Amino acid sequence: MSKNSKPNEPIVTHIYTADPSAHVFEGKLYIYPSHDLDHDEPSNDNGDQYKMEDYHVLSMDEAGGPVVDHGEVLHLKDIPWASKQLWAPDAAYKNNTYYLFFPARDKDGIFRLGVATSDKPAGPFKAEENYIPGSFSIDPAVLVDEDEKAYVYFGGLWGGQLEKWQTRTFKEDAEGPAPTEPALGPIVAELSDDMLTFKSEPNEISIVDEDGNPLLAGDEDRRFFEGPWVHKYNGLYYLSYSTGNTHKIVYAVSENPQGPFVYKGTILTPVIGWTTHHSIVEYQGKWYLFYHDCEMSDGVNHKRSVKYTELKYNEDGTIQTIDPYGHK
Ligand code: FUB
Repeated sequence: MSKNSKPNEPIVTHIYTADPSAHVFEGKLYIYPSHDLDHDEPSNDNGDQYKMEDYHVLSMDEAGGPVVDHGEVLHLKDIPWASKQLWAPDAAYKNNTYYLFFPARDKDGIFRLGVATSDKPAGPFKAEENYIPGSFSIDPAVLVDEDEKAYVYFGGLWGGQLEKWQTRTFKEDAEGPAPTEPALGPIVAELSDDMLTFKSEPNEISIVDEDGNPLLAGDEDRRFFEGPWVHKYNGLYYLSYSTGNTHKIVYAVSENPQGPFVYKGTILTPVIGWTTHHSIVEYQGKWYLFYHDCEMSDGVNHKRSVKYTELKYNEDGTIQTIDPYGHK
């Protein structure tokens, strides 16, 4: 167990952690992060530097309380279909079961989404034999809605291979749209009742500006890059995501879980390090943003640390922009 956690500081320091997905399960705050490792892989736009091999689960009884590391809950060697790179995971609860959703490269080097299950939020998790049929790209985030329908949101450009799936078959050489064309959106699919397959064909989400025009691929300050997350606030669906090479977490809002979403603004300004990735959760009457940065490793991109801070809404439902270093 770590010492008391503090806002805007690494919640654990004994391992590097990233891509936090936070949820309230059984009255506690559980965090499902990636587990960054030290190694000599080259650093490039393909993301070879993110060579993760297992997942740990973290939890805390209260924001600001000590953090428990529940240890390794799933390892690459126990995922029959996967070859490498356990990237950003998420967790969900339904059917008296906890589900860990995660991306990894299959034996052909193509990113797919997998599922593993447990009867406890802290695992250990047992992986399904195969990846979710029809799944592709990275960064799954699952919303179990109030009507019990479950949706998985996913996708990521560049190393996350989303550009290669525009025809819904894998095209190794496919490139993204031209700067003046609509940007690629994240993908949504409704999950089957047992949470192990897609109930519907994956659909691209449209993100539009206040005038209803799709965000363009050249609009790199606002367009989707990776790390989608959807939460509900006052009956509306908030889709937030990373803008990748402009290093922001931004958000868009819709009345429908499958969009279209209207772009609203920036949640988190750039952190130290190339990637930025987050989740949003309500716990004990407050809202929190979980995110990561590379401050603890002095800026080494593949040695990241999960942090959290309080997130506040304005009266009109917009989110107040957070400067991760504004308190210093
Ligand atoms: O951690 C590996 C990748 O980096 C994630 O899947 C992306 O969201 C980015 O954080």
